[in-house]
Order: sequence, then structure tokens, then C-alpha cells
Amino acid sequence: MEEIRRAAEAYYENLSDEKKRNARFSFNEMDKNGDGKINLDEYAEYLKKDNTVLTHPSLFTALDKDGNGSLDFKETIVLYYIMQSGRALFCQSCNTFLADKRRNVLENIGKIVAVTSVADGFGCSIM
Ligand SMILES: [Ca+2]
Ligand SMILES: [Ca+2]
Repeated sequence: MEEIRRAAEAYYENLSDEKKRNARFSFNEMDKNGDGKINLDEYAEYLKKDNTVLTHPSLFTALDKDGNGSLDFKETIVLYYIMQSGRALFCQSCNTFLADKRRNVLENIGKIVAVTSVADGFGCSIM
């Protein structure tokens, strides 16, 4: 997960101000009760309209870096990155988010040319 996080942070840093505002806007939209963090309910509620594999609780857990059960803005940058890039490391058949399992594969995110896309969302195809 660390590799994705680093990639996401670098991605975010290089966004235009407009896109940064957009990321912040998405966060605020997700944060239904406005307490500045996203809990699992808010997370699932927000994402279910897209009906993606991203709603899987294992991704929420992976995003929650400090393990406090909620996501602050920084933690959601990874989610934003995954959504924007259309990339997710989710194995549909084994029903698991692969970030930790495939840690060795993720040592260098730049070398990953194709991962299971959110849009397709099937299989464990990391090439
Ligand atoms: Ca909240
Ligand atoms: Ca957290």
C-alpha cells in the first residue's frame, strides 16, 4: 500500500489547483456529517452509486493508514488516485484488495504497466 500511497501523493502534488479543489470537493461530498473524516458508512454510501469494487471494506481498511477507522483527507488521496487513474489492485475472484498481498509486485509502481482496472474489475491480472 505504501507504494500506491507514494504514487498517489506525487500524483496529487502535481495536480492543477482546479483538480485539487475537485479532490477536496469529492472529500467533502463523501463526508456527509461534515466532521472532516470519512467513516466506513460514508465511504460505502458514496461509492455504491458507482457500484465499483471500491466499496469493498478491505480497500477501506487498506486506505486507513493509521488504522483509526476513518479516513482523513490525506488518506483519501489514494482513493482519488485510484478512481482518476482507473487503476485498482483488486482481485475479484479472491475478493481481496491486493495491495499488501502483492507487495513485491508493488515495490516499483512505475513498472506496473497494467493492473486490474476498476472499470473491468475482474481477475488478478497484474502484468
Ligand atoms: Ca464524516
Ligand atoms: Ca485514518
